[in-house]
Amino acid sequence: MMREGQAHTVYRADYQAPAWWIETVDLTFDLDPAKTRVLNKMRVRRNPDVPAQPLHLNGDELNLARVLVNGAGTSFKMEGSDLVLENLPEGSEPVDLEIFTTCVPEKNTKLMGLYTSNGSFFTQCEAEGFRRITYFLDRPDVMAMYTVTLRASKALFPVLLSNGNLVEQGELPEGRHFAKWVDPHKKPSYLFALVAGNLVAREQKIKSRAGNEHLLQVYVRPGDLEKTEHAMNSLMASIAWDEARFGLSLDLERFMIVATSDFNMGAMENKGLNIFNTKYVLASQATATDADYANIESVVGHEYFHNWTGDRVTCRDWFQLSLKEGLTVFRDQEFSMDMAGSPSARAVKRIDDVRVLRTVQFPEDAGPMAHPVRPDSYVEINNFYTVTVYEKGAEVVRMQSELVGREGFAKGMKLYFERHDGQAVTCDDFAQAMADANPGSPLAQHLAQFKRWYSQSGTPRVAASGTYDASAQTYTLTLSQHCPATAGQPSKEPFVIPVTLGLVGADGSQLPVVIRATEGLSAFANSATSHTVVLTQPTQTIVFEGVAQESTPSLLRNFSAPVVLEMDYSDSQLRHLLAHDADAFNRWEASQRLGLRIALQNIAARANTASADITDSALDANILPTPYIEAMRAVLRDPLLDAAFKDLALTLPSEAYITEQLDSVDPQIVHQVREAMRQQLATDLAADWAWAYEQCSNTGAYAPDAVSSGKRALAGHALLMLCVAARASGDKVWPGKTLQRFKDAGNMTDRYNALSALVVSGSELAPHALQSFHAMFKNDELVMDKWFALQAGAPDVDGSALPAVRALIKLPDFNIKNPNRARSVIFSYCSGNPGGFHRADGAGYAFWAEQVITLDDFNPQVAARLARALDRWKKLAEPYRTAAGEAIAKVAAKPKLSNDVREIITQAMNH
Ligand code: B3K
Ligand code: ZN
Repeated sequence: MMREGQAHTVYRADYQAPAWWIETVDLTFDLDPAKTRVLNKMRVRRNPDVPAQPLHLNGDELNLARVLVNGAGTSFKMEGSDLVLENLPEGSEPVDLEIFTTCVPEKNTKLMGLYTSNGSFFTQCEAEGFRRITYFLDRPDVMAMYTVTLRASKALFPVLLSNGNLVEQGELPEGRHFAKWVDPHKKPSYLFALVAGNLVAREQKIKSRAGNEHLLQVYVRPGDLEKTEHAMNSLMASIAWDEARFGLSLDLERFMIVATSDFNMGAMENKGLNIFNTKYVLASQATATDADYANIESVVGHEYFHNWTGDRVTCRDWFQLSLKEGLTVFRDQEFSMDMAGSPSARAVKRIDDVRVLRTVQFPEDAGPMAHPVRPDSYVEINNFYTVTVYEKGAEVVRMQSELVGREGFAKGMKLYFERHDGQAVTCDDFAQAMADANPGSPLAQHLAQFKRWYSQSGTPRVAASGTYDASAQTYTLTLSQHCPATAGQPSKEPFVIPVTLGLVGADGSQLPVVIRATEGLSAFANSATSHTVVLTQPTQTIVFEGVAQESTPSLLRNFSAPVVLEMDYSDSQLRHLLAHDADAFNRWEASQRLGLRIALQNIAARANTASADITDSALDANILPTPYIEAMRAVLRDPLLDAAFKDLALTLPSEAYITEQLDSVDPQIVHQVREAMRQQLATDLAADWAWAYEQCSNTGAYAPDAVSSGKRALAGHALLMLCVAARASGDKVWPGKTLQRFKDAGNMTDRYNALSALVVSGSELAPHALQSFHAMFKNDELVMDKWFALQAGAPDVDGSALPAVRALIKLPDFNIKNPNRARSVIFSYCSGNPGGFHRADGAGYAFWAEQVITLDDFNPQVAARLARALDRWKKLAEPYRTAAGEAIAKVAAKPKLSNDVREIITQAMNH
């Protein structure tokens, strides 16, 4: 038995195959919010490859009424919350078990297992929620065939859904009815789902390439049907894309998506019955922004793509989570890029993805929760659904695709499914299939070393330096890699790092790339002007030949590896790349390096002044050098660049990204420096912003395509900058125009951007606009989440942010039990408002501790996510560090802390 508060660590090295298999499961549910009865009949069989052992079935918060073995009563014992059957028949014959339990869905505030939301039943089983429904071998390598019968009141729960095909339905006495579902595919328990409630569906029949008919359904609450068109279109596009790009077809007659407003995360890929957070289903032009539309497309795609990468081939154990998540994120990223169309729109998507990686994953990889893409141990698996497993995992798949090429990757996927369809496998199995399908590729050549990306945590740094020899017409580039120590991993071996590169001539042309053959150096051409060098050694030298002019190297094009590139570019080289690089990613990257450099210089200059002594006015009004301003003006005015790209290039590096470059951080100085930079960028370019606004403000009839959403993004950015400039100049015209825009907007993107410009610039018109926004949308939960989030993230004026947040959580429409609403206020403040959160008096941290403790009592998963907001506390300068440490200690001292939060807090204290 585990003592309370004593967490048990699970190690990857301890993996053992299950001693029993479950072949079939027949579940009957009598659904009642106060007491649901679950009859679980399963056929189990000993695993002949493993020495005989008792059957240990996992359970959690279940009431056990009866256990029968082959129809007769039996003795059993409990070990913790597991049910142990020791006296099962010997031999290889199947054994029939019957287990009868009850649970209380309406009291299930963890939203794991079976729970109710707005009067309907939903389930969430990944990772270990099925054990909250019935006793089971709740591990992904036990795959079984499921039959599910649902019984419930017909009036209250007219719709009864589970995985697979509906084979029977009918009436029962006393106003009840039933539905029987059979899933034709075997699956692990984490993919089980049921839904019951008063729901309506948008339906669509489609014919696949293979000629099969399928029924697609998107279920929502009555009244939300007209907001499901985009989700349905996204689903159809996903199905077509997976067939066209990978030859993977839908393997079910029916594919269902169901939306719920109470959900711990984004969505869940249950076989044939995806359950989604409403946030990733519902959209109308009046209520959803372009970003919402893009997210819906990407999440619908992601969950659909799991049907093959996750459901047909699943994970052997939870350490292999990235097998399905990294691969499926890579697939959804590629899908979004293919949907976006133009090369520029693809680059914008790539930039967005890299921004997430660098502002969230890099800090994770350098902080107390650092872990490899394939972790070695965990206390609570739910804490490992991380940006490392997902986004860095996707980069690891992306590198494999670079190393074998697009066609080679498709071949690798084909072999992966030929070998492993219907199996529960490991990350090694995936990489092996990729390499075996592409013998002779750099991946196959360096496979063992490449796999360090799965086992070593931390972000490698690649230092680059180069010299030009005009007489020899050579450019010599030296690249050295090094990976800093991370929590639990003091030293690292070299990685395989694909560095895509080119040379930009002094005249702005792309120079032909000719790399001198050198022993041990592998490189390949992507085009005449772009090659990929595959680093494998700590230091490697690359000689470019026939370089007829001075040039600037463009390195790590399209972010070809998840590393930090350290290159001592001069400012003028960066401006040169910004203006001329053929690689759109690196053009953007040059803009970020220029901005970052100015930020860091100014932060260093203020290092000896306590942040409290710096006032806005004490900051240099000319913090930005003229050449930088002119370079930014040139981007903004460039007739050849897309609006979406301009929006990104004109966005300064985030406070989180700047913070990561520093060893000791005064968050208020970071905030003030960035604010001062933005103020000047707004003021000095005011005429250009006004011009950009006029160019982009009218996008005609609403469509969420890449071109028009890019224009709306730039128009919104311009409005913000014009309001920021107005703040300094006292001008009233632009805030007035912005308010008018807010009132007249024909879509949520324009309306929200105008509102946000007023709020973020601290305009005196903001309170009025917020009030009228509330009046317009008070009955729309998702829009109200935006309303809350905008205010929780609003700028801090003399300590105003925290009291504002405290007032928000007292409002009648705040509900901490709803994860979306909790995130919209508490997370937006603690993680999204550094200027308001990092207070010298520590009151922001005290609020954080309070909320972690409150949330932990009913929803540990959400609490543990919030707990991570202070991950990087040891980097903080005083007085922030001491105050943060005290807040962490306060959480640690809470009696009955969940394993989820305890693991995060323990790591934060120890590393
Ligand atoms: N696989 C789910 C995430 C489950 C999270 C469990 N704590 C969604 C996804 O990645 O598609
Ligand atoms: Zn996923």
